[in-house]
Amino acid sequence: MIKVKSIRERLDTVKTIDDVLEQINKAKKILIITGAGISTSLGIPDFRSSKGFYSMVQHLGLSDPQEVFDLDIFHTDPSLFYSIAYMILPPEKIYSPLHSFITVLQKKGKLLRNYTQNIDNLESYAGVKAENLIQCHGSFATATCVTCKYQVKGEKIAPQIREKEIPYCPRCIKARKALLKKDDDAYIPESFGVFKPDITFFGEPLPKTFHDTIGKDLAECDLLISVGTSLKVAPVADIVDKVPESVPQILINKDPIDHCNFDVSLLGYCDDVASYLANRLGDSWALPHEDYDTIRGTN
Ligand code: CNA
Repeated sequence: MIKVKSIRERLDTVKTIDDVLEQINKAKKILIITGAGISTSLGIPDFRSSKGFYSMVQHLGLSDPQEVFDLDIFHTDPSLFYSIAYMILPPEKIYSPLHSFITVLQKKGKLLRNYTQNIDNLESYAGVKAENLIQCHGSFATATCVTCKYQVKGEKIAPQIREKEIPYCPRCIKARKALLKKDDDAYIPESFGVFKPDITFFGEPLPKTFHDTIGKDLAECDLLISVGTSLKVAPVADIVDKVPESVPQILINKDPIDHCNFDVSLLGYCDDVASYLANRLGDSWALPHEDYDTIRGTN
């Protein structure tokens, strides 16, 4: 069941689901912002929902659950991050109907860019091309040694993450031994030679591609769709306010977002909303997803 809420008075032509369908049909350069909510149907928890990751780490007794992604804390004690990282490790070879919806927009030449805050890299797996995707907070696709910067594919350290073990860089293990051989009292920081997934921690800058692309995309886009994000983390959250006034803004989310001024909010599970929209847009919009027929049947 999709609830439709029209908030913005200014664009009084975009108020209903039919208006949304018309805008999608008309649009040539859609800017789509995505967040953790597009992967929850695959069993990856989001952060801020009641059963989300932040409530799952309450047992750690942190003053702020965001501390698990704090860069300084990681450098001081990487075991905190690796005690919980398994919870957000992406499953392999799986993507949701909403991911498929983005690839259909791409196939139809309507996708200007997908700015994702997700770190699960599932947009890439679903087929969103690298040039159409900005992974604003990095991803688990690669990991880098904090000491020597040696980079490996994320899958290389995934088994250790699943076992809640700290993955160490093979090159630095040798360096550590050499240091200790020289001086067995040598001070070696906790994070020496530790691999860190290439996800953006609090205290780290966003990838350069974000800053290189966003200004031009804001000027060019003709429709904004925000999906599965609480829009609480800047600077991605600020994109919505920076879109030109004339560009319609659509929200697809489980919960309403009151601090932004969307023209239409399609409130519900994003896979259901995407399947409904695809169904209404016509056969050529069929979502290439194994669950599509099941979901389509329920709408
Ligand atoms: P958030 O703050 O947890 O918000 C998620 C939003 O999605 C909420 O408003 C929910 O109402 C909504 N939502 C949840 N499930 C659904 C659903 N099935 N359909 C529609 N809406 C749904 O997460 P944000 O993405 O806003 O916060 C940004 C953080 C989350 C980024 O730094 C990410 O790295 C981080 N994150 C990513 C993943 C992932 O990669 N899958 C998982 C958890 C957290």
